[in-house]
Amino acid sequence: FAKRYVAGGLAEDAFLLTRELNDMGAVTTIDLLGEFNEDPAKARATVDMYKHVLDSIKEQNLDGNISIKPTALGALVSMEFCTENITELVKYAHEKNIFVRIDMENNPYTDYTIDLYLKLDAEMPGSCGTVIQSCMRRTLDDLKHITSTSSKANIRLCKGIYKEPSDVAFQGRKEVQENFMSALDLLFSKKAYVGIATHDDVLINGAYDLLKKHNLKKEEYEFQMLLGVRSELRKRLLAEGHTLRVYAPFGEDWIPYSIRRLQENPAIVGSAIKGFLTGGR
Ligand code: FMN
Repeated sequence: FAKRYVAGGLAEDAFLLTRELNDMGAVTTIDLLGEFNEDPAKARATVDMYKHVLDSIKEQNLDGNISIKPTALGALVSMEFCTENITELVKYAHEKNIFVRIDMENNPYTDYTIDLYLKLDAEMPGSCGTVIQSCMRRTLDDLKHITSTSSKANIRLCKGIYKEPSDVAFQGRKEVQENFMSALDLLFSKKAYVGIATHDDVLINGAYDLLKKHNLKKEEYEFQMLLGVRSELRKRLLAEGHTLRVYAPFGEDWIPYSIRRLQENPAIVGSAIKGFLTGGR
């Protein structure tokens, strides 16, 4: 039942989904599920699988890129090992002219992820971007640092999904929303390319206002949504002519990811349980 949130078990499922979404005018970012992995062999297998994804995007002429996570690529083994793996992947993708998004995980990895992104961005401009979470108290400082270091920052802005302590992150919905809007305003004023990653109407309407205020063209930002969440909103954004990227995860590790999606969105738990009881029919 929770498979509504994932493309399927195989990379090929993510390619088929990307083709389908491309035909509807949307683009994707493909993610291999699996995080907080302590096994170096599994991290290397993840590098190989992502290379297969990059080869296929190119061969099949798909409009999609990839999203990767440090803890899937060896951050729990050692930071050096993780850096080697991520650098190898970003180089490989850059040669194929495919963009890499380095997802943001929980706060032990925030500094590491931002530093690595800025280093790779300096070496290979335009090759990659990272994610900034508006729940974090440090967010505006991070964005000032990033936009003054990178000549063309590429940031996915989202609320942040990890449970963080209150000295590190805002706990209230309103504060997280307000910080999101301040962060987006700052990013636009610094001419960064932003992936506006939210399904929250308050934030989407706020983003519309800022798009007008900064007089942005369609090529200068995109909206991003998770697979299986608010597909009617996805259609509306597409109909209005915005670029819309769908996060398309695949892999056998789909259960924890799907449980997180369900916990986030109690409104659909009822129908998901119904789907479970009825075998999805
Ligand atoms: N949360 C993170 O903490 N790190 C990420 O890298 C991340 N990537 C996301 C990518 C997309 C396309 C979207 C839509 C969300 C992502 N999230 C990520 C989850 C958001 O932080 C948030 O938990 C979720 O979107 C629910 O918030 P909403 O009401 O704004 O949609």
